Amino acid sequence: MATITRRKFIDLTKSAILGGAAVAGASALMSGSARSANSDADADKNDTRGEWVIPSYCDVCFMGCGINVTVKNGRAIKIEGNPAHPISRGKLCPRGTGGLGQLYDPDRLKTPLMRTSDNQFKAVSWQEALDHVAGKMKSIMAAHGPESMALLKHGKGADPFERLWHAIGSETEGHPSYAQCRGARDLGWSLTFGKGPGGVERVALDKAQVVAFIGGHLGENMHNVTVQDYTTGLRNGASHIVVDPRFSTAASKAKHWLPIRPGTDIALLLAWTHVLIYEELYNREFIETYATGFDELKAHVEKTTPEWAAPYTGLKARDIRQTARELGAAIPHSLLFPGRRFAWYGDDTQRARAMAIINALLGAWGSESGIFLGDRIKVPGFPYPESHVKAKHAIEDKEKYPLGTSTPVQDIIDATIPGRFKGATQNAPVKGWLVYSTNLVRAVPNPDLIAEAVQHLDLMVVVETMPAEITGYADIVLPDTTYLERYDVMNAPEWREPFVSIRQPVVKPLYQSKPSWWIAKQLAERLGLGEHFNYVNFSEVIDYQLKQMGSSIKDINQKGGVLKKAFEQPEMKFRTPSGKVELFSKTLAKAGFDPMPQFIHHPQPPDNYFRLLYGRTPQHTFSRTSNNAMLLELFPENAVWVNTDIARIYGLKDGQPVVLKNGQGVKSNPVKVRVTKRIRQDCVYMAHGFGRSDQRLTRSYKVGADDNGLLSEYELDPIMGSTGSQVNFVTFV
Ligand SMILES: Nc1nc2c(c(=O)[nH]1)N[C@H]1C(S)=C(S)[C@@H](COP(=O)(O)OP(=O)(O)OC[C@H]3O[C@@H](n4cnc5c(=O)[nH]c(N)nc54)[C@H](O)[C@@H]3O)O[C@H]1N2
Ligand SMILES: Nc1nc2c(c(=O)[nH]1)N[C@H]1C(S)=C(S)[C@@H](COP(=O)(O)OP(=O)(O)OC[C@H]3O[C@@H](n4cnc5c(=O)[nH]c(N)nc54)[C@H](O)[C@@H]3O)O[C@H]1N2
Ligand code: SF4
Ligand SMILES: [Mo]
Repeated sequence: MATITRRKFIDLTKSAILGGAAVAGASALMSGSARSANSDADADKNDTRGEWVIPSYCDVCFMGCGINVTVKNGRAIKIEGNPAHPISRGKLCPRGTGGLGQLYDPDRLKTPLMRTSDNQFKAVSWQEALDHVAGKMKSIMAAHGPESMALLKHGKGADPFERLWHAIGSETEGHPSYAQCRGARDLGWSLTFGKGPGGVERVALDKAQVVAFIGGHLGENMHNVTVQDYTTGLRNGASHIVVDPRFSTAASKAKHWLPIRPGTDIALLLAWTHVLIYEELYNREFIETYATGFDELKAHVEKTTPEWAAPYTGLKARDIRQTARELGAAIPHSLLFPGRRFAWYGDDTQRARAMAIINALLGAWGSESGIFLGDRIKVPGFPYPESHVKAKHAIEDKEKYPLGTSTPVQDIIDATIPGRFKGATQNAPVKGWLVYSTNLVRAVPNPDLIAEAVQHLDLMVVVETMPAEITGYADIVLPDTTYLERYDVMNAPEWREPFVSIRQPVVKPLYQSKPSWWIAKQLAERLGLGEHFNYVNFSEVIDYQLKQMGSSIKDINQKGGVLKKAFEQPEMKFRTPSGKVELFSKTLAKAGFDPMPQFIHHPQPPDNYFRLLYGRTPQHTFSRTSNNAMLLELFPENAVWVNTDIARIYGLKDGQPVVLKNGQGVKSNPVKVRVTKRIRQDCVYMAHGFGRSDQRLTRSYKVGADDNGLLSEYELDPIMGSTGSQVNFVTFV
């Protein structure tokens, strides 16, 4: 085992780390009978007597809110917001508090499982499971190259597997949070501003006076700090414009609700752009100082008047003009909320561009009451050895999506099925999958194709905490710890208050579960690549990194689990080819795409069919919480929202179960109808993540319906491969 070589201190000056800010948190932690974990070993050994409060950060979704977990006699009993943490400020959303339901879910995976010849799972030892996986990986890599092993992943716990992939020399990686989520948004903003709006969106909803939302259903989308700022803004009298075919929670708080015809947002955005430019309501100073391509943009939107957009969008021209004027009048305190889940209709990068362009016209980028610039603490690297192999990718996506920044998961699926991936130099170059913390069959549209792809794999490993649907396709299932039982990489996003926070075990791993870093390290050792995991316990990595910053695990715990530094205002710099905000994108033009967003007509539902829309419910995260007893108590099942007039025509009563069927004949589980005026007549809506199909999920099996199963079709974004999945129509059976 190689030892850690201590490198020189990295000059993130000690003085810049503000221990003081966290002192209040620390003293609260130490009060009464509570103690905080004060060394890396403490939490691992975990004294089972007495009461502890251990800081960490949440993983029920990907905001990374700071939590304080009370542990009594070895059992976690309470999760609260960490007051010292800038992303939670002492408050959590219901899911964060309900994290204990995930830890103590009796349906959790308890042992490694191996598929038997008669397609059952049998419990096996870690030794047997790891030997099997490593043996298979070796033979697959010898025959087809390391790049034939694909890593499909989500979240911070994936980091050790990324390291393993680096060590074997495979770049074949994908995550549904790209082509099924933020990928298109981030690319559209990068093409415009050189950078995206951030993973924790840098949006000053507390300070902005007028905010427009395109979808973006805050209040149901419960991203903690964003929702806190959103409610502060409302309390301070901010006025909101919500564009949504559904009267969302955000719409109910807004001054204007624009119930747009789904799929026509670009028409509205071009009309708003027209009004802002032709009524001279834009931020002239911002545009003249920072932007390029204004004249082309002005010419582009000359004819896209509110009157032009009205028939497409189903909105009144008067309302379109009025809302644009309100946005313009509030400059420099107005913004267009960037949204997050962007895989809607296949022109998603262009919709993101249209939204970014409006934010440029408002001068919102870099404004303290708009899309503010953040600062971050750079976490020093750990002295991992370099890989001696040159990493390869199984598929040449660079030709397919020259502007893409990751590999769409559907391309990895296609590259697994003989004859399906167009442009691949080899037929079905992907032979093995390791799936970490992503329930692909519930997250990627057309899940039947996943079932098909899996048949062609030589190895399918799933590292999970729950018997999620995807585990049902695996040869080997490895039980991971939950985020409350392990160390993970630290969280240090760009934000108004730059900070670092740690994730650490608050209780010992339950059952036979093992932390992801341990699993990856064990595999590496069996593959002869153990030197890439040059630590015994991952806590050494965290402690080393903290020491480079003049802290340590012990120190950060005494400071309440967070280190902060003083905010330094970043420069207004745009990492675009021109160094300016690009209203006209030469990059897009060069790659053969429209340099400015165009409105495309998307098919509307045929008679008797309704567009299937889906989104969030405040109490759940995707399919990861739908078996969580604490959260099921708050929201037991999803329902399908149906407009009152449509319900009358179809004779549907509120609460009555109904089966949905899509255009390809795929049917849902029975799901209760919610008859409501809060949705347009041409669409129906449901919360994502329900209708589980694995019987081992005892609380959620067949409860409610699965939206993803009905998403047989998707419209691909030609620029980066986003799977626009709001193109499916359903009818009532
Ligand atoms: N139909 C439909 N599809 C969607 C969406 C939608 O709204 N509707 N939303 C899209 C969006 S925005 C996103 S970001 C993606 C997200 O999609 P996914 O990446 O699939 O995210 P989750 O549903 O959170 O799946 C996480 C899986 O990880 C498991 N898990 C939880 N904690 C741990 C852990 O600590 N370790 C391990 N190993 N496993 C763990 C859970 O049990 C769950 O099965 O889905 C996209 N796909
Ligand atoms: N509670 C909770 N919060 C979450 C999550 C969670 O699982 N649970 N997941 C997090 C993640 S990873 C993400 S990506 C975000 C996703 O959350 P958002 O980014 O807010 O998702 P959207 O797709 O913008 O929002 C869905 C809304 O768009 C509306 N909509 C549908 N079609 C159209 C259309 O054509 N035009 C317009 N203007 N609106 C339309 C729907 O009616 C719905 O209200 O949520 C995050 N927050
Ligand atoms: S928003 Fe909620 S679920 Fe997400 S990290 Fe924060 S507390 Fe956890
Ligand atoms: Mo997402």
